[in-house]
Amino acid sequence: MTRTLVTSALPYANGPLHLGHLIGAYLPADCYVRTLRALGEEVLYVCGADEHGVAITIGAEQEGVPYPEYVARWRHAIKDTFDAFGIAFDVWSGTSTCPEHAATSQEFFRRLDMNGYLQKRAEEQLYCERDALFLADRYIVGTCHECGFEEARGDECPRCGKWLDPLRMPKVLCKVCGTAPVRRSTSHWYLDLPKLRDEGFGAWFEDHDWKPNVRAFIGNQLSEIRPRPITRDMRWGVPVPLDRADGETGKVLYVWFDAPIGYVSFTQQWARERGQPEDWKRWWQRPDTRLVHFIGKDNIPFHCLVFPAMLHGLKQDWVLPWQVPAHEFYNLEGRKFSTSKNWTIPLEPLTRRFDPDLVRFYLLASAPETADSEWRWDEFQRSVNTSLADTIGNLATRVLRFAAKHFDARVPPLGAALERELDHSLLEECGPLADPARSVLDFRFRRATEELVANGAAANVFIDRHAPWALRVKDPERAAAVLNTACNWIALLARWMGPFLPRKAQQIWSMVGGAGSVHAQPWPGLPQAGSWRPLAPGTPFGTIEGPFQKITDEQVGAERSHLREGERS
Ligand code: B3M
Ligand code: ZN
Repeated sequence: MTRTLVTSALPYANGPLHLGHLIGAYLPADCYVRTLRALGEEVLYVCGADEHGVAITIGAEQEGVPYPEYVARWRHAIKDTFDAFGIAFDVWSGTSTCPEHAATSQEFFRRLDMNGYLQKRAEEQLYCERDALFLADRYIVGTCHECGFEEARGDECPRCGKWLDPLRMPKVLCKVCGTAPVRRSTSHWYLDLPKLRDEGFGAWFEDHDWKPNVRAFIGNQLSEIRPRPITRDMRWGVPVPLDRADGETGKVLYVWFDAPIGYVSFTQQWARERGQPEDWKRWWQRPDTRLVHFIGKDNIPFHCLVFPAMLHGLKQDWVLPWQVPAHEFYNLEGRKFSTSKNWTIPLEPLTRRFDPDLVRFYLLASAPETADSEWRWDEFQRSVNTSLADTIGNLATRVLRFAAKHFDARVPPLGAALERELDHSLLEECGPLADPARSVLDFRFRRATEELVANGAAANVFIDRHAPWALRVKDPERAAAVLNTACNWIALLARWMGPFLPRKAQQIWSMVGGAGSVHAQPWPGLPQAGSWRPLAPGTPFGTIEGPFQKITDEQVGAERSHLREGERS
């Protein structure tokens, strides 16, 4: 019995999420998890905040807030955003708050060291005498030694994406005080990635079935890979385990070493909190677990090279990634999201103007699966008004209101003599039908949303063709059978909607008389004639109301001018 372990990149606990984050690594994962669950699969969805590293310490220091308080604030704020958009993890934790995280990260370090995959090097490092601080990563700002970008960071260049060696950067300054640092000797541990590559990881990587954009991004990084420093002179982070520290103090694990281990430690926390502390091993150390990492493309090297190489280096048959559906970048009206330049859509106010389910649907319908894509307000309007309101919304309200008025607000009866004919009509003649799950399992979320809408459109063709309002007097039995078919199809649509629009799905499921949670219903698949109707005749309807509020041109205009005003301010 296979099980699927799904992770999403751990967001840094240092700022708000924007729409690009949601569609980058979280919403596709949630849609995938909900679909697998509806298919009856065993799934675990693990995530939490990334709370170490200079991305955190610089932010906390600029605000004058203690690190634990700073990360706790953002961990809760980010979780509130996920809750607002129905993104439901099985465990949401944080790398500085998870009780298991430090020990598990130190155990990774210890085993990799014992297995001969760490090198310790005495080296020179940039040091700011004014701040009495060894400078690492974002504490360094300077010129990229690969592309010349002036605003590069000490660990990687935001423009060319290359990993950088601060000692090779032509010009460097301390990010905190702006002075030029000096060189001071220190010592650090390096993960021996070339050795891991040559001792089996390389063969695994080359044989693995990666998405084209992942393999293209990795390119020849594996053949050129070098040992990577995995410790830092910092006060905030997981301390290097004392039994391996050779008496060194003040060293912590590099944030990108401990962050992906959060996937493991959060699973350990989840298992312990359920009273089965050993159950995490079923997810991480059994060959029949499929591990899927949802990430943005900038995280490809760490999720396809560094972290699996670490797992491989433990020599304990850990599960390695099965799929890494890395999304490209998602922009806003033709430009990159930028919180600092106010070119963004703050998510909490957005949920007060538009139903989050509508935002979910449009993000999935415009997902940057194989190329960068973008949020366009006019496209959001079209997605809501045409794909949802005019198709699924219109079908649900006109069928249910008519049946409520003329058939006692219940699912009308279905004469056996008509079942085969009407099945054939809807399932064969009214338009292309598809099972959206197949596209979701291929990580083709855009196509899955199109298939969901097409399944609704086919039912509108069916209703227009059989026109129950024209039959009601002269052939009430036939009118009832047509409406019974349409009501049951609406019930299937509610189930197909579950992974995309979880709350609207529940609303439509309840409207048509479905009992309990729509998310507990079996997945419809692609219905076969004769055995697909879930609702018995006579099932009473719930409260009927239009599920989708159309978006007006004025709203689109207001959003666009709001965006431009924000940019000018
Ligand atoms: N915290 C966020 C990023 O670089 C970083 C991901 C960690 S995943 C283990 O997008
Ligand atoms: Zn300084």
